[in-house]
Amino acid sequence: MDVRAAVAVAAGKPLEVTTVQLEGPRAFEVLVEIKATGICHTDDFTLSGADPEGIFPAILGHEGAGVVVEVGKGVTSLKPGDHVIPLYTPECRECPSCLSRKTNLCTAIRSTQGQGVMPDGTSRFSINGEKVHHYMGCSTFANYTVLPEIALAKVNPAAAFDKICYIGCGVTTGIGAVINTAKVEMGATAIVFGLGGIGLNVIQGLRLAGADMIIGVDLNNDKKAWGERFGMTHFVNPLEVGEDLVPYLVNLTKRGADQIGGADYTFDCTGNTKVMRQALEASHRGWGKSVVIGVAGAGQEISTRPFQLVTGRTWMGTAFGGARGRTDVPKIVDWYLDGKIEIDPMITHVMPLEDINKGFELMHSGKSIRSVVVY
Ligand code: NAD
Ligand code: AHE
Ligand code: ZN
Repeated sequence: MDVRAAVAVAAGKPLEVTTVQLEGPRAFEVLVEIKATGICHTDDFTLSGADPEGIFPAILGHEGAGVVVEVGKGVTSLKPGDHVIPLYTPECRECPSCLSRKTNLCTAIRSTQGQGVMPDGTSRFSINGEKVHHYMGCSTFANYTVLPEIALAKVNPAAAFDKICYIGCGVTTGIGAVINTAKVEMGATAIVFGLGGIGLNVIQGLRLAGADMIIGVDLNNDKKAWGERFGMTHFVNPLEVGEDLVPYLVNLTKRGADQIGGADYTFDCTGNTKVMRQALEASHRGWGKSVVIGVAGAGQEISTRPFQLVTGRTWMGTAFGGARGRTDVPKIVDWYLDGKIEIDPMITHVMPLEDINKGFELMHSGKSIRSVVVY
């Protein structure tokens, strides 16, 4: 069938909105009509050419929501009409990782997903017979896409697609980093570096967890009001502190009898490896946990003095907020419907597919929190 898609033709080039051919679902696959998709910084990262797994041409997009149109042979958990959110972290419930209960990083289809193809090694997308790759197993920058059954979460049909698409990455990553990965407790102190589409969800996760002091750090002063809107208690612009950022933050987090300082939990939501180091070193001696959420380009590395770890700090990372997609995503959709979490105010821009490149420009300029393409 012919579908409309924004194709990433080469690194660093704008997406080209065009007609693409999509094959129907094979065994254990599902054809989904995508109704809305968010634009995440990771799409931009891959489009920029910094992603070592980036392949072109490809149909990017991994933050979608839509409706099941057709199921392939062997599919048992979904039927046409079901509302679904695509999962770049699938949940097969059978692989050693799923069975371990120690990680959400299902390994059932990770290698083919990274090669831009379906689990059988082929792509469903093409243009005039030439292969176009899938992306993160989702390719939500197309109005129809094919996914493996294990990469779809069935969600409450009462929820609006143009809002819950954000649960497909940003919302779940931010809130999950707090609840599943860091396991933040009531009364904790926290520092969030980077108050974009992910960082603001970390902040709302911290508010949900009952953190006392929530410090937001961003180079853009416009993010102060944004952070406060979701529970941030203090804002720091590194360009304005007039001294080194880490000692400044350590001092800010000194509380009561504890004059050592440093936050109980810190989160990098920038993808900048220097910020990752600052986040680790601004966490509390003896027990601080620092969570890397940001994704950094090929060849980039993190470093610190081993002393930082010897003295009890833990450096950790999270993908998709540690969420098990088919189990947790439907619950997060229900939290949204019940008013436990906010999504609507963070979706600052909505556009048709034809204007998708404007969504990337808005991200670069720092004017948007989330842009959503509605089909
Ligand atoms: P975004 O562009 O919306 O936000 C980034 C924010 O960081 C902006 O507000 C920017 O002003 C701020 N910033 C940039 N440099 C800074 C610095 N040196 N100090 C302080 N603030 C700085 O991006 P996003 O969509 O929120 O994504 C954030 C990162 O998270 C990206 O690297 C993205 O690829 C990654 N990500 C990871 C996962 C995961 O599962 N681990 C999921 C989604 C996104
Ligand atoms: N291809 C990249 C990996 C980037 C990365 O770490 N992606 C996150 C999701 S970001 C969503 O916005 C992730 O899920 N990682 C786990 C995994 O298996 O990829 C690179 O750097 O190679
Ligand atoms: Zn993302």
